[in-house]
Amino acid sequence: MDTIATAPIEGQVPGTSGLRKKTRIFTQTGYLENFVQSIFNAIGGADDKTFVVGGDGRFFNDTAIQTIVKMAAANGARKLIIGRNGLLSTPAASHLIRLNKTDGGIILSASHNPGGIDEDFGIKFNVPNGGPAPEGITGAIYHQTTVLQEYRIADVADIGLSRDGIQAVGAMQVEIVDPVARYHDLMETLFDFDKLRALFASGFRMKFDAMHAVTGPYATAILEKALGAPEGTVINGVPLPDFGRGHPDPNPVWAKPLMVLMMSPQAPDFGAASDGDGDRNMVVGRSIYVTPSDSLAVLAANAHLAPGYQAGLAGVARSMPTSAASDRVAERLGINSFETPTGWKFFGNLLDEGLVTLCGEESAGTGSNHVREKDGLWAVLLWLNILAERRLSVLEILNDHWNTYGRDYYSRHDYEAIPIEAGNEIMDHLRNRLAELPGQVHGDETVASADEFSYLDPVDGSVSENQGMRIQFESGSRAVFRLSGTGTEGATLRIYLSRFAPPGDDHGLETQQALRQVQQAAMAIAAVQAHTGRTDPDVCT
Ligand code: G16
Repeated sequence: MDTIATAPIEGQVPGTSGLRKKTRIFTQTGYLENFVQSIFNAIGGADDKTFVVGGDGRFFNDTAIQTIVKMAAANGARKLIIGRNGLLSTPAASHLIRLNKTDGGIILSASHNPGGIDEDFGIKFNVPNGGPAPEGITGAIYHQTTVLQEYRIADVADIGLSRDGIQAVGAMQVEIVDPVARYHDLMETLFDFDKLRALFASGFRMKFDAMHAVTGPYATAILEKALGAPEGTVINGVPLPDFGRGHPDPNPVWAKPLMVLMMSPQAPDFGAASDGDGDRNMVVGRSIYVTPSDSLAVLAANAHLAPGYQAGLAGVARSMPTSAASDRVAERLGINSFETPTGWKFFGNLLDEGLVTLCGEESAGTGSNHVREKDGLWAVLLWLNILAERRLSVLEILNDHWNTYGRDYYSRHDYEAIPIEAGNEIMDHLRNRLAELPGQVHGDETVASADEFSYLDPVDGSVSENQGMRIQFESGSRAVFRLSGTGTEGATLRIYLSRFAPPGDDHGLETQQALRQVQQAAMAIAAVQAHTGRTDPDVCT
């Protein structure tokens, strides 16, 4: 074992979901090592502990895993469970952490960000409940990065990652496992696989775009092999280190070919996509895109149709910027509903306490208490189970939902790679004016209330402040402003827009058209053009 002297590296601050940086930063000598040692130090050492390790297969995934193996061995870990070829989707990693009752896991991914030497890499620590480390722990990890003086690494050969089975690295055991098998078992406990097989046998057709990311093998095994969907149902199913030069972000912009197909006369019954590490999902019906906020609401209203949720839901949680569509379902069902800050880690306590069963975020994440991460393929299977039971099209299901609950028109506008100072100025500008905004008229909108969201965790009493600016208009529309915590270049300003159309109103408007008025008011209030020179967003989801 070698102890290597090091010095703190600036800026190793975990964001919304772990540490994400340009790959070239991660490949600098000591950069990954410092962070991994900081994780071990922050959790009281790795001695005699077991961890799950895996990633989304992006460039540097395998090299990083070899480093982690050597460091875990030198830090006295008892065992590592690693997905074959270093692959594990984030939800599958979460499941393995829980199933094996490990001391946590290290997941290598920059999620939906592109991969490659000139793109992004990331690392995050998940705690023993399978979920992303809460702020207390990410704060402790960051603190360690600022005081670190040495790291430990074993001077041993690389291990083989391609064959299942157990090997030894010094006194530490390494078990290479099939990344899909246990996850597949779990899905069979939640969904009616016979009914899904019958659905595909009856001629139902779908396309699942794995975006050359980690979900390919999971989707192929489950949709094509187990459920009998025709070969070719899964497209871009082979994980590649650079995601085929794509941007593995399942939204209408980055999954454009799927969107074009779904809007064409050749569209199959159902389309779906998932992201780099398999926790996000996009759902699209023939000629209709389902917003993540609506997807959460539809899943909440229909989950009881799947065996795993037959007994009903304890509650539904959503992140604050997500639309209120799921609140309306929870209210009608008479179950709990919670509004948390952005970041899956905030759902962990609610799930552990049994206060909620489903969670979701506008950022294409939906999940349940089956793991402690959002889960892209799970969401697709739940949709399929609902479609198999209801025998309606996606559009019919949505129309029925909107007729019952009303429609929350929703869109997120992203202004990417703006200077960090400009991003901070916009937020400061809003913060300083919150008190004077109520009553102001901007175009056709009048501000009803304005505040900065802070969250009191009902389980552990922790408070998370500065979680985004909320502006509520008298019309019922809402604008929310946040800076992204997952970007790696400058700042990304996110403006989340929503407008409620009650049951009986016109639900057939084009989304951006429906939101024009609130968008113009939001741009004026935040003075986006004055601060950034920008008039249009880079991405609208
Ligand atoms: C991560 C988090 C999500 C969050 C999303 C967007 O997703 O896990 O909870 O909603 O980032 O965060 P931000 O708006 O700060 O960029 P993922 O899929 O990137 O891990």
